[in-house]
Amino acid sequence: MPTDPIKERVFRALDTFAIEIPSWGFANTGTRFGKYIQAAAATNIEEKFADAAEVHRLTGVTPTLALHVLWDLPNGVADAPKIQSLVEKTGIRAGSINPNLFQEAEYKYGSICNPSAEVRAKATAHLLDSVAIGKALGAAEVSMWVSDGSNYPGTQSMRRRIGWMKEALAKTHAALAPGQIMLVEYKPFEPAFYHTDIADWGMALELARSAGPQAKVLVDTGHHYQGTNIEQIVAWLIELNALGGFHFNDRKYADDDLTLGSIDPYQIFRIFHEILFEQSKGGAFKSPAFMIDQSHNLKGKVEAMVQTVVTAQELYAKASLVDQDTLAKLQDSCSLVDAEEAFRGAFWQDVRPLLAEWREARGLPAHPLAALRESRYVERTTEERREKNAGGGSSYA
Ligand code: LRH
Ligand code: MN
Repeated sequence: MPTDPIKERVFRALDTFAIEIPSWGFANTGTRFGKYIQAAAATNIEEKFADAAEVHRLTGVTPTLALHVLWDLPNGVADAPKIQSLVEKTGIRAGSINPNLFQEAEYKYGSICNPSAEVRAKATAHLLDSVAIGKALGAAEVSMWVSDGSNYPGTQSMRRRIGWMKEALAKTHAALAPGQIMLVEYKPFEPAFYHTDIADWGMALELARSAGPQAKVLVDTGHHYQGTNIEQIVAWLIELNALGGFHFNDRKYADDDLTLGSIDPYQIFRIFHEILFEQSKGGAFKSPAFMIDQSHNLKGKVEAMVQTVVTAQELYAKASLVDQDTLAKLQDSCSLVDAEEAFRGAFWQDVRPLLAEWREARGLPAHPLAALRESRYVERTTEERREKNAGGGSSYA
């Protein structure tokens, strides 16, 4: 039976594809201008795991849930056994551990970059606690985003803050278990609006390198100035063996945290291409962690998550259709139009029928979003959680 090379290539790519979902994507979130409460939103960690299990039941490719320490483990490592029991109950493993150094009052002028040694010590203790949580739960990554910065020129020493940051990251790296990865996430602005201590990939790279070999850079697609060539940053981080993971989302303006592929699906396709190109070379390249980082302020939480996972699968499958050898020849012969057609042509492919076939072949619903609707899961959780959400929920997730 002649095999269809396109189908084979897509199936092979999908078999290796997995993406991590964020616990905070299931909770009521908003902007500084308000929050629209959804009755079905998760109100506690049990419900976040339940929603994650539903997404994994429907898609088969989301086996881990990213956890945010203050929101999901308010008692720190002491809450690890509770999480472990949810892991056993739902089959969803604990994913990346996200320290939270941006909510408490003490961090007004910074956390690990704060001029106060006492505040820096508190922040470092939280990072060490996050490492301990990761160890207790067997989580692969500690994924840190530090919101530190300032709002007015001259009010903080950017140079001395670098030194303080390196100290804290070195202590955190030293506490890692073998195999545990520390991800350094950069962001150009917000909540700080003059300087942010880890503002771009270069700063994150230097900090990761000075911390140690188990530290890598995390690329949040929403954390770039307009016009930034994100896939070129990805290419460089791969070249430098420093790419640890992604926070996927979409945006039109700033860090809008919209659903992946809703504004510029071609962007994610171009990023996946850089990953698949490196994999096609067959070296020791270990695929970076694919994670979603979104806040679903208007779309239904579980619906938006299923839609996002399906879109990510479609874009990964499209990127797997780029014939790397043909493209390389056309690039080297500077056959611009043919090279672009060989590259973009894959993006134009409608892979949805193949994805439905791949799902059915693995006992998964061919159309996860339709299956979510048929399951009445959202209707059920709306009834179960309406009361609890009537109170309006916490400040963030
Ligand atoms: C910061 C960020 C970070 C998370 C937060 C929820 O903008 O991307 O990764 O901790 O969103
Ligand atoms: Mn992020």
